[in-house]
This record gives sequence, structure tokens and C-alpha cells, in this order.
Amino acid sequence: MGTVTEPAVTALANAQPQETTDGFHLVIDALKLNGIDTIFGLPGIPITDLTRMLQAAGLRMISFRHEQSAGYAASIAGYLTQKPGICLTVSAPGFLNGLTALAHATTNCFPMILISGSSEREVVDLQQGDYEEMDQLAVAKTMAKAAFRVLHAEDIGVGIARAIRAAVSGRPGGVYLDLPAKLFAQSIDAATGKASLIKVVDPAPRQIPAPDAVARALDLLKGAKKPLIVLGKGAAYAQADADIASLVEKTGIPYLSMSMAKGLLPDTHEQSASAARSYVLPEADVVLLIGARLNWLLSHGKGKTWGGKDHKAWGGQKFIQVDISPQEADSNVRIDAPVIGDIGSCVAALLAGVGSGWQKPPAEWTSAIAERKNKNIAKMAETLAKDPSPMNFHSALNVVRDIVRANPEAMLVNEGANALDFTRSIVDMYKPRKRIDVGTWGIMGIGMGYCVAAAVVTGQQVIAVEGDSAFGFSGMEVETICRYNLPVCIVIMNNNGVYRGTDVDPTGRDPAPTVFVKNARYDKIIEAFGGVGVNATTPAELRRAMEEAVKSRKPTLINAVIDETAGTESGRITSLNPSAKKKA
Ligand code: ADP
Ligand code: TPW
Ligand code: MG
Repeated sequence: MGTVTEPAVTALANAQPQETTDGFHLVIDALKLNGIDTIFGLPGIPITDLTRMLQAAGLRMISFRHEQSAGYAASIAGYLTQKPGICLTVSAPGFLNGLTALAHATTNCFPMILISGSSEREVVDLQQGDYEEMDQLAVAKTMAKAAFRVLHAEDIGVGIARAIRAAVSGRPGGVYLDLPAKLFAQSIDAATGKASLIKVVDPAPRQIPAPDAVARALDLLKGAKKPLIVLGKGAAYAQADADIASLVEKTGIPYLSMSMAKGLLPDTHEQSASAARSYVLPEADVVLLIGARLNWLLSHGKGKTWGGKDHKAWGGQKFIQVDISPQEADSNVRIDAPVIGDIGSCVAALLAGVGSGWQKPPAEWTSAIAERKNKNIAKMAETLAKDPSPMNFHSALNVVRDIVRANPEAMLVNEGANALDFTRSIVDMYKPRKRIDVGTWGIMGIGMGYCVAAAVVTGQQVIAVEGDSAFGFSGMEVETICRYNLPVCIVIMNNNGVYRGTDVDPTGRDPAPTVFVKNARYDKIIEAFGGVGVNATTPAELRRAMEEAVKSRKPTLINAVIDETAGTESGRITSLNPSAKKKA
């Protein structure tokens, strides 16, 4: 032991106790500084203390039963708020459970950040078998718009700033942020730490379209005899609702809403051509796409749906595409007039060009649409008025339709196959961003995570219409809904299985792969956690239960007993099933 010399002792005694901060606090401060107020996640090593400290710091920490649901919640929170939704998980398995949602966010163009704790770098990199060892950054890169790792406390500010910018700027998407365990405990000088944080200025900069691109689009639109507007969820995300409605109304052009764009204008709008979709797609001559990709959901812009001779043939339409991604145009068919920029700026520019003297589309076009539309609506009204026993999708959804009409502010969550397709076509939406569903992938499992996020982010009543199979993917989150006492009313369209409940194992040994326990009582699940469970076998019972749920705002699960023969294979997309040449 050396002896301490006299001057050193004096220096030690005179030094101010240095104020320090650590990785935990810097992460929290950086998130707060950027207006993040809610985290969706699931605790465990190395982030347990972070979840506690986030809560203590006044952020809302919503704790789930499975990371996938937390991730879906974060993804849709991003869609609803234009701020990145944050999902927080533990290492390897927790990270992987969150990864599906990260990929989903990227695919759907939702801004989300998956923050996962990770194990010790030098052990992971030498593959020496650390606790929950995995090279998470490498895995995430393939499914995220961007992926970052922070190794030093001084870099936390930059890491979070980059993650936010990457998630919300340009085409939004999923971002991965890797925070190794050791980072959280690193301590640095508090003033240095504070100075290292970045409040992101203008995270999603406006992108103004080029005037010549706007002029080209307007020229094309002006010459159209049978114009059509297609609104996608990018248009809903952009929150340019008033200008989009003006553009539609000033031009008088009929429009179609993609699933999550329903309600951008009320579905009951006279220019809505949804009830004549199969007529307008092949007939239209110029199509203006706003925030909608020509992917499988629009039959790739070609083939028979669009009037083409065979499944790959172009139907002859000219396309104008408004999108923030310059690479989207021509991905499936020729885009004659790409308008690249943010939808708010693009629609404003188009509106300015439309002015006041715009020639509305020829009456032959709009009246031909109206004729088909009215016929289809009348046919649907007839079907909806029937009261078969047992209840079918139509008679049950007729009730949901009325409840949503009476509560237009309510959020509607929807997943399943028939339960999805029938709800989309039967239940009208009246306000923007109220319908959230399976999205671009047609993914099952978003249900309860979306319910939690929708309730937390909007404070509105949530109504979920769930296939019995779809519900199973996230059903345990019913406990989360009860724990946070959220105003969620889940309606399970229980037809005893995937698509329908009638299949049998030809060998007679097991249940068929698509069939579940018959007459299951899903309503009992929520009772285990103090929620309200109702078994509804008639539309009247369903109506009473839904009205009560909306009035009380209590977590409610209604088991709607649906005729097990009512559904069709894959709902509306039967044609996408590969058909076996040789039957089993
Ligand atoms: P849908 O499934 O409803 O047809 P898609 O997910 O296919 O919608 O398309 C959404 C499109 O919207 C994407 O191509 C995306 O780049 C675009 N987009 C998202 N946000 C914006 C925005 N703010 N401005 C412009 N385009 C956007
Ligand atoms: C993650 C495949 C598409 S729809 C569906 C499955 C399993 C369930 C349909 O049954 P449900 O609806 O919900 O009872 P209904 O009304 O037709 O009876 N795994 C994932 N995503 C998808 N899309 C599937 C499987 C699928
Ligand atoms: Mg089912």
C-alpha cells in the first residue's frame, strides 16, 4: 500500500462530489426529450429496472403477456400518432417475439422502434454461450428499415435520435435499437450526459412534390373519362384528412378505400364506389392512387380484376401514384404520373391545381357506378335483415354495424378470415383512422395488442371483431386489457374453427386441422380476470351485450355463436390457395 501524500489528500477533500448519470437514465431522458410518453413491453433481464424507472419517470409502461402483442401495439400506436411506437423487450427470445411485429411495422409502413436488451458483446461475438446469447442486430437488419446498437452511454442520445428519424421520416417503418446490458449501468458525468441528448428537430420533414410531376398528374386526370381514386392506409396515416376530402369532392371522382383507409371519408359518402368495386376496377381509365401500393391487395394493378385478358395482363389503365417512396412507382405496372412527396404536400399541390373550375367526371360514369352500387347495397340490406338460427356472419355483423354507426368515434379492431372480410364490407366507418386490421400481410395475432394500443393512445371505446382462430393468437392479453381496465369490447365470431367448423379427419383419428373444440365458451376467459363475459346466440343478445359494454366501458368479451357452416375457405381470398393436383 502506498501512502497518500499531503497535497493529494487536500485535493480529494476539496473536490465537489461529481454528479453522475447512467445508461438507464439517459435512455429515459432521451425518450422523454423526444415526446415519447408510452412504452409497450415485457420486463426481464436486462431491462426490468428500466421498465420500473420508466414508470417512475412518468412514462406509461404498458406491460404485456407476450412481446408479440406489445410489438403489434407499438406498431399501431405509431400508425395512429405519427410518433414511433416503442416496444421494449429482453434479449434473444424476447427480441425474437417482438421481431414479427417489427417486420410487420416495416411491411405496413408504420413507424416503430423495437428496443431490446442484449447480452455481453464480447461473449456473443465469440459465441461463448452467454445468457440469452444472440447476434440480434444482424438478425433485425433483414426485417427493419434501419438497425442500430449503442455501446457507450455518451452515444445514447445519438442512438435514439437516429432511431426516431429512421422510423418516421420518408416511408415510415420498423427500426431496431440494440442496447447491451452493460450500457445501462455505465455511469458518466451528468452534465456531459445531458449535453449528449438530442431533441430531434423536424423528424419527418415535409417532402414537396415537383411542380412538373403535379402538372403531369393533373393533365392525365383531366383527360379521363372514367377516373377513379384509390385511398390507402398511407393516406390515412398522413393525417391530411380535410385536404383529401376536398380533393375527392372538388374533382367529383368516385373513390375506393382500402381497408384501413375506410372512414377517411364516411363510407356512406355518395362518391364511395366500394359497393361497385368489381365494376370500377376493370372499367376505370385513369386511377389516382394515394398512399396505396399496387400489391396483392389490388391484384398488382393488372389481371382480370383490372380487365386484363389473363392474370398477368395489363387492363389498359393509366396510373397516377402519390407516394413518399420514389421506388414504389413501376413496381407492378407502369406508373404514368408518379407524384413523389408526403401526402399532405402532394394533395395540397393537386388541390391548388384543381382550382374551382374542375370539370366533374362524365355522368355516364358516375351514374353507371351509382346504379351498380345501389343494386348491391339493396341486396346486402336484404341479407342483413334476415334472422337465421343459428346466427350467421351477416346477422351478427348487422348488429356491429349499428353499434359502430351509433359510436363513430369508437376504434374498430378486426382480424380473421370470414370474420375480417364480412366486417370490412358490412361495417361502415365514419371517421379517419378508426379501423385497424390485419394489414398488408393479412396477419393473425394483431388483435389484442391493437386493442390495448387503441384504447391507451386514443382513450376511445374499442370494439374488436375477431375470428375464433384469430383471437387465439393473442387471447392471453385479455388479462392485460382487464389489468389496465381498458374500454375494450371483444366480439368473437365463433364458428368453431379456421374458416368454418365442419371439416373432419378422413381417417377418423384426430380433429381436422381447421376445427377447434365445439361450442367453446370464450366468454369464460375474461371472467377469470374480472371482466364481463357474455354468451350471445342471437342478434338481440349480441346487441344488448354490446350496448352495455359501450355504456359501461368495462372490459367485455362476447362469444357470438355463429353457424359453423357459414364461412368459406380463406374468406374472400380462396383463389390464393394453391390447389393440390392430387387430392389427399
Ligand atoms: P393499403 O394497404 O391501404 O393499400 P399500402 O400499405 O399498400 O396501403 O400503401 C401505403 C403507402 O403509403 C406506402 O407506399 C407508403 O410509402 C405510403 N406512405 C405512407 N406514409 C406516407 C406519407 N406521409 N406520405 C406519402 N406516402 C406515404
Ligand atoms: C400469423 C393463416 C389466415 S385467416 C386464419 C388463419 C389461421 C384464421 C381464420 O379463422 P378465424 O376466422 O379467425 O376463426 P373465420 O371467421 O374465417 O373462421 N398465421 C398467421 N397469419 C395468418 N394469416 C395465418 C396463420 C390464416
Ligand atoms: Mg372461425
